[in-house]
Amino acid sequence: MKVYEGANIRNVALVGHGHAGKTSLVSAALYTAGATQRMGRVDDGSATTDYDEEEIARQMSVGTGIAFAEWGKTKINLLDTPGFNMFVHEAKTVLPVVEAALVVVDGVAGVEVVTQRVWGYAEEINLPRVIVVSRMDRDRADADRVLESLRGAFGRAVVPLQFPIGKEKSFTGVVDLVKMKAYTYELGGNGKGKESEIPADLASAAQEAHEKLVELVAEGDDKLMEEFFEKGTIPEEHLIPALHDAIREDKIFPVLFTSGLGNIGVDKLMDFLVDYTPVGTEHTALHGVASGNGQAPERHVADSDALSLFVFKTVSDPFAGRISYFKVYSGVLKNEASVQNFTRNSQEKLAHISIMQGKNAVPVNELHAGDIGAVAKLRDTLTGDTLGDKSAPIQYPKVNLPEPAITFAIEPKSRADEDKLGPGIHKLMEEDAMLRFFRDAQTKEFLIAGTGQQHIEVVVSKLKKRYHTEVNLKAPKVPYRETIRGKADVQGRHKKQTGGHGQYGDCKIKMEPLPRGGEFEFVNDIFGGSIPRNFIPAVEKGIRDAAGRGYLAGFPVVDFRVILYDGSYHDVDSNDLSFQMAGRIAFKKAMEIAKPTLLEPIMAAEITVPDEFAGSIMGDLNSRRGRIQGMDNKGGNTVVKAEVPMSEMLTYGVDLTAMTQGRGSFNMEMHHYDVVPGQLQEKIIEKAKAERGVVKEEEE
Ligand SMILES: Nc1nc2c(ncn2[C@@H]2O[C@H](COP(=O)(O)OP(=O)(O)OP(=O)(O)O)[C@@H](O)[C@H]2O)c(=O)[nH]1
Ligand SMILES: [Mg+2]
Repeated sequence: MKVYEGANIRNVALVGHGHAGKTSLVSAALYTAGATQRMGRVDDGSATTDYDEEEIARQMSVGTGIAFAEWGKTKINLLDTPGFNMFVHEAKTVLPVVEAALVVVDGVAGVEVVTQRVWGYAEEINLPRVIVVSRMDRDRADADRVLESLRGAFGRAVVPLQFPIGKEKSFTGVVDLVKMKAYTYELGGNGKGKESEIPADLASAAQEAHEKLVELVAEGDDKLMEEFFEKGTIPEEHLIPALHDAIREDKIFPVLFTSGLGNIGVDKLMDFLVDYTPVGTEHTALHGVASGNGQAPERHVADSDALSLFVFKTVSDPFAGRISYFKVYSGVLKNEASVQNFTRNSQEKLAHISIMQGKNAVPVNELHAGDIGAVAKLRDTLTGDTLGDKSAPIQYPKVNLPEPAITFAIEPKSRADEDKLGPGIHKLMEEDAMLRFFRDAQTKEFLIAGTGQQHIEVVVSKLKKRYHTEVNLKAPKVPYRETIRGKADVQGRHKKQTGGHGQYGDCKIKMEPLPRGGEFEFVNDIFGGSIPRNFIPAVEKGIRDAAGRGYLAGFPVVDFRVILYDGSYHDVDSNDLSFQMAGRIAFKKAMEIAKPTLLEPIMAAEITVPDEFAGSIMGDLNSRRGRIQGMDNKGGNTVVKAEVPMSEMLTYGVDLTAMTQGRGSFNMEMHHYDVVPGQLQEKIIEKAKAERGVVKEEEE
């Protein structure tokens, strides 16, 4: 394998809506560059970057696949991310390690929900964006309409650098508006375009577009502007670097046209990436996270700087073990290097470094600053860690991801499954940043949380195939809580006289509600030692324990204040336990009086559906006791924001799919707790009591 240095490496991530053609485009690029002998296809499971069992079964990307095309003197690293909304966080996690996002858009649909989402991710980090309109050979593909939707969504900086030649099935190539040449292809051929003059019917439009482009590039650059006015154009050798800079500075979002499946325009796309996308070594300094003393260390993407790598992805392979994907941000990584993991303060040996061609590791001896590689069997390195030269510590920032949107209770099917479940899920969590596994302290259930129904289905399927663990999923129990709406002033007295030592504790408390989210407050208002100071924490503990067990139906009591203001004690019989008992008794008495009530979690949901479903979605939300907070229209889609009780949303993913023929998507997160309406309280209390059995406690 040839050694590539930073200036001859391009890193790009293909991002975009599901089905836009990203994976197919990568397959076409690899075939055209001679990396594969046959062109891989998503539909028969042979695409290089959709190699995982789950991806082949579902014919869609689930994780980021990485491949490289050697194109002339340059190596192009292609990071193929999933576009399905439940896996699109993968795009967010890899964008920081590339120098440009290839935003792939379907030639029929134009801008879609996820297109906007990934655009936002790129915008947040000022990442250059190149728009590739693919699947241009499909019926009803329409360049003008797609350009219009792109400009509508992303503004005037969206500028075509090509014109498509021919429409739909007779899409045969592109006009290059910089070089002012035409390139035509054989549909499904070897991907090498034939250069010719621009077809007569496109000539004048192309000339006009070329001039507009030149003007736009010259804008703001006095020297170019002068040249432009003098000559009426700018020569290619000046235009290319100026366009390169405009793209790097996010002044222009260029648009290209392709067919991945038909392998049309893909060679030009690679030429374009080489000429126009920024190179890692062009970057100004990269900043690490500030350490304790407030200093943020810096590195340059340069071989001469101290070695630093950032791990952006982990795969748990049941056979090969853990594979870590990383970017070399600075320095040169040699095979067999021992490096420091700065995040975990440990040492790792990087034996057998390689670059990935889909699932295949291609061994390399060294990787230079700006390149992307992989290594197996690191001991404790996980996604988000920074490694490097021990004498030059740095930590690059981790990517912030949203909280999971959906939670299921998970139960092993058999005893054997029970033993394998924890280890299996923990392995999967290493490779999946959006997966959570925990035990609900309140309901005691094992819970698994993720981005949506399909995400959890993938996890269950991996558990079965990789770790031979079978599970059942159930809707989780809703974590209700209890609180009070009134006040109380009571006495709790615990007294026992049994033979030798007796027990004596006595307290007087006031109880009052706190605002939502106020949890619990304990105020010690004892004057004059009616309860000795050392027993006061015992009273508080007794109350906390009792509140944790609930009053109405066994849910924790929250958002209340207790003021301990009086009590009494006995010189011999008083002890910690007696005052704890007194606290518990007082709590119960107070709850009887203080108008206890149930609280339920309310979710903030954001639902995106094609406009025609907006009405029925809102009606449905009403029937789920939802409160609509707002509505927004985005390119044919309606985004509805609503607050809805969690108990009404437990199967929303499935329901939404059914209501919208799979065209809707949603996100939700915990928002706040609110009082459960009266008529529902009874039912919930009955049910909870039946499930738990009421906790009986002895009194006095
Ligand atoms: N006609 C036509 N079909 C295409 C083209 N590119 C991809 N397809 C088909 O469109 C479907 C989706 O293509 P993919 O390459 O998997 O799309 P993707 O963007 O990777 O999708 P996700 O991984 O789900 O985000 C597959 O059935 C492809 O065969 C194209 O240029 N023309
Ligand atoms: Mg894909």
